[in-house]
Amino acid sequence: FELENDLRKAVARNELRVYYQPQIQLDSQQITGMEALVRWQHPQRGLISPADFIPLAEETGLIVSIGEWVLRQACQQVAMWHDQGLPAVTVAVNLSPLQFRHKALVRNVAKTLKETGINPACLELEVTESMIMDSIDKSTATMIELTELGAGLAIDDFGTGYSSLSYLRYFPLTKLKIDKSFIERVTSDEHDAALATSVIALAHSLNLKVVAEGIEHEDQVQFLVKRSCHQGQGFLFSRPVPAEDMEQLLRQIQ
Ligand code: G
Ligand code: G
Ligand code: MN
Ligand code: NA
Repeated sequence: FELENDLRKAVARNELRVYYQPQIQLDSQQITGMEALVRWQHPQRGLISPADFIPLAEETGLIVSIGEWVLRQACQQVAMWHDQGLPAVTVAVNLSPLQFRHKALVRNVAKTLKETGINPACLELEVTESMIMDSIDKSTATMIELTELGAGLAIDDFGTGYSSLSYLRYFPLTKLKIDKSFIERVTSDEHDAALATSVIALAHSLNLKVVAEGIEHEDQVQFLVKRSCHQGQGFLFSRPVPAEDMEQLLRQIQ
C-alpha cells in the first residue's frame, strides 16, 4: 500500500524519469532511433526499475496517467532535439495493455503529437502480441487509428506471445522486435537461431522492419547482419541512459 500511495504521487512530484536506449543500424553502427524506458526516482528507495512498479501501475490503473506522461516527455524531448538541429531519429514508447484498451488513447496520442509538433513518423508505439490478440476487432481498429495519425507500430517481445501468423498481415504494423530471450543464445542454441532466422524472414516477407533486442556480443551482430536483420538494440551499444547522455550520442552522429 505504501508503494501504491507513493506511486500515486510520483508523477505530480516529478519523480519519474525517462531513459533512452539507442537503436542501431547494425552494418553502419549509426543510431536510427531509441526506446523510451521509464524509471522511478523514489525519494527513499532510490532508482526503481519499471519491472518493479509497472505491474502495480497496471493493476491500479495508474499506468494510464504514467503512460501519458512518458509519451509526452518522449515527444517533447524529440521536439527539443529537432529544434537543436540534431538528426531526426524515431522514439519508441511502450503501451501497456490497459493503456491500449483505454478509450482516450488515440485522442491523447493525437493531442501529444499536435502539441509537441513532432513529425508523427518519428513516434513508434510498441504493443505486445497478447494485447492485440486479446480482442482482435477492437485492437485492429485502435491500431488503424494510431497509424492514421502517422505513428509507427511495433510488436514488442515478438516470439514470446501467442499470435496467429495469419492475422499479422491484417494488422497495420511497421516493425517486429525480436525478443531478447532468442537473441541471448542465438549463436549457441540451434533452436533459438532457427527462431530468430524465421522471425527475420517473416518480417521481410511482410515488409516490416525488424529489430533484434538484447544484443550483448559482437558475434550476435554477425549472425543478425548475415540474415539481413538491419537494426539492433542492446547493452553492446548502450544501456538505457538519461536524456543528456542520449543527446551526447546524437551529437556524435551529426
Ligand atoms: O527498462 P527495463 O528494461 O528495465 O524495462 C523493464 C520492463 O518495463 C520492460 O518490459 C519494458 O517494456 C517496461 N517498460 C519500461 N518503460 C515502460 C513504459 O513507459 N510503459 C510501459 N507500459 N512499460 C514500460
Ligand atoms: O520489454 P521491453 O522490450 O520493452 O523492455 C526492454 C528491456 O530490455 C529493458 O528492461 C532494457 O533495460 C532491457 N534490455 C535492453 N538491452 C538489453 C540487453 O542487451 N540485455 C539485457 N539483458 N536486457 C536488455
Ligand atoms: Mn519495448
Ligand atoms: Na522487448
